[in-house]
Amino acid sequence: MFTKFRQYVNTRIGFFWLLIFLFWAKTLLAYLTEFSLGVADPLQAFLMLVNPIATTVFFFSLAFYIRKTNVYYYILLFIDALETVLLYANVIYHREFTDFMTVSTITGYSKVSQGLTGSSLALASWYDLFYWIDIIVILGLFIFHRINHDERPIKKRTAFAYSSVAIAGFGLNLALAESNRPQLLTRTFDRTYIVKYLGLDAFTIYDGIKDEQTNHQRASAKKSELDTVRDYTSSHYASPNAKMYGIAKGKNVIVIHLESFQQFLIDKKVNGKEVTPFLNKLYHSNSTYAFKNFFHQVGQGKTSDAENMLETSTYGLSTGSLFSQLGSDNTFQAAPAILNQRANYSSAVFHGNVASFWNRNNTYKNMGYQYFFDASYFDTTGDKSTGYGLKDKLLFKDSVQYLERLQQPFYVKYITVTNHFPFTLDSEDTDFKTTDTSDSAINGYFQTAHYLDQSIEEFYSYLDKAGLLKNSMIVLYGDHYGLSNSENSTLAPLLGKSSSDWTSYDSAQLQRVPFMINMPGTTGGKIESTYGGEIDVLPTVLHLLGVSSKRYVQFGTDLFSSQHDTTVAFRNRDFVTPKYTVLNGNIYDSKTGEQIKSDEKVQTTVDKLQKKVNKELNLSDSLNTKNLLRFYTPKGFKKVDASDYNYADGLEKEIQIQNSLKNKSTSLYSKNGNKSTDEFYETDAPEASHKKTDSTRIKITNPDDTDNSSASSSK
Ligand code: GP9
Ligand code: MN
Repeated sequence: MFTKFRQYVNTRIGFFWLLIFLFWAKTLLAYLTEFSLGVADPLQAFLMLVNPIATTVFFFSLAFYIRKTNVYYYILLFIDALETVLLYANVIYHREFTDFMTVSTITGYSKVSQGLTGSSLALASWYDLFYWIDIIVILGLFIFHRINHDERPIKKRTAFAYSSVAIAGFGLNLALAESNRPQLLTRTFDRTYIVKYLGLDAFTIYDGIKDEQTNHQRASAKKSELDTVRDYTSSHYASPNAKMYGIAKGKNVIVIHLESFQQFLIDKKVNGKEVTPFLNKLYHSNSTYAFKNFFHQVGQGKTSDAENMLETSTYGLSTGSLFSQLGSDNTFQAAPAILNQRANYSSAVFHGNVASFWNRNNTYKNMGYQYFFDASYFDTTGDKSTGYGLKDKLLFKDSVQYLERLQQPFYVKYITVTNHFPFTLDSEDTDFKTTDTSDSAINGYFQTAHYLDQSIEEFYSYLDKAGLLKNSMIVLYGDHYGLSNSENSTLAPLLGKSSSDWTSYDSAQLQRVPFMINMPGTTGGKIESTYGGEIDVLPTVLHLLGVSSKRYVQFGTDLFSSQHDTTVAFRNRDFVTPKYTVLNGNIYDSKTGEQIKSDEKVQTTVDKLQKKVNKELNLSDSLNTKNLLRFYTPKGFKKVDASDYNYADGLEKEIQIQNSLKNKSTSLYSKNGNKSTDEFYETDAPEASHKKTDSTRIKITNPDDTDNSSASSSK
């Protein structure tokens, strides 16, 4: 038996089948232990088992056309290695994003890929060696002639037969898949479906073709398509609540982006201590309008999707990041430009990571941001930073020199980073006694969230002493989940739930993130139960500032309006309303979490809602992928010209403006008798006093990449 096997492996075909078998086994290992493919019936199970075969046989059999002995063997191993790279990259990606890598993720990530290595390494584990060990061993056996180098080339006819049978096999696979799930490829299903039915190779190729089609669509877009979008957004528009309209008129706006911050952290206690005592205080304060049913709506673009929704009230893309793919050359009508043109706001972003991450350096210019204080403006050396950039306490503290020089009123955004996966912190930064679960991300999450909370408390105390608090509106929001669905079952007991009956409904509930509008000095605030999401922030904020949003193309609606749309669309087309939570077509009661056996009446209502969700996402995609806003200039809007902006020498520019305005300057510095306000800042961050070193822990090495060609050519 064993000798027979050896004899077989010693032939070219036998060697081929050995590699196919091992690759198939690895793929199944990933399917079963990493990807939650959700097999629901025997046919699906069968298809999942066989789907790697057709495409691998096809690709591996390409080596059959090679006659030279060594070349044949090395090419075969090379194809195997390429397939393994694709598989393994997806394994790593899936651990963080609970999703598969699309072609635009692969290409569009070029600008951020290095930034992801910190997390990627943390996501790797020793048993990942299984994905590579076969190639290493076989290569060794081959090199040391423990495997025969079969000199007999494979006949052309045989090679051709293999390729054709593989193609036919794939056709059969596809037909069976379509019988189980009609229109698998024509309707946009979850990516998981395509992998489950057709495998990773087929998914990647399919996605690449779709990507190419989008590029094509964009080139052929017509103005009439913009009219279709506008018809929808203007009939969907919700007029402002008269009681709220303009209540923050003329105030500075400070947006604080709470990285990876989920709503369940609010009021959460660990070992008897509040995780985020300061944010809890804000949440319950009567100067805060806090929303407890507010959801993140991001797709693969994560932070950048959240930013896009907040700045433009249009959705991110169905795959990849809108910032990375379209940010370099799309037309935006975004918050900083609108506020500048309508109410003379200046604008700035403070972020302790490098500017090229998520293609921000290019996207912000198209959005009309005047200043971008990225990592290059801060000392991020030594222990002052973690993988994604400057630690939050230092970001807030060190931003003061730039903030105080900005003309008021201003619209500024702070993008924090410390509370980011893998949620690690130097021991000098925390004494918070956290949980003791088997998952280090969960344990770390409470510590980094606690740290973020402290950093905001310190910043608030400065704002107060410097006199900024009373004339500012502070908008705080969580951008997306920090703990991914794969971690939820370990998290469940900490939330008073049981891991065993955890459902998709429960995971959907956890997509709530904080949204708070804090107006110090006012007393009308309360905890609102209105359902809404990130898409609704811009019209809400504009109306509070007394700027009508009616003329703009926006998909969200004012959260305070009686006409506010309470259907919250997720990027994968699932949705939540106060009544129904609809996930993958399954209907749950939003209050009880019970799955609803749909009768005709419920089904009609849900179908109608689903249709609207689909329409809204489709229109937003069409608007963005075809860059339709280039066809529409709202009344009084001056199209943003990215070349007006350059983010170098920000401080010098601020000072120049301040000087030229003389006593008309409204910067805090000028108002403070031409004196810095940094004496008002107090931090307990131990690093604040540490000396500058040469090393930095930020994972991107090319910070001032202003060439946007690679980002735009990916689309
Ligand atoms: C990086 C930071 C993280 O600059 O904003 O982005 P994310 O990984 O959360 O999308
Ligand atoms: Mn984020």
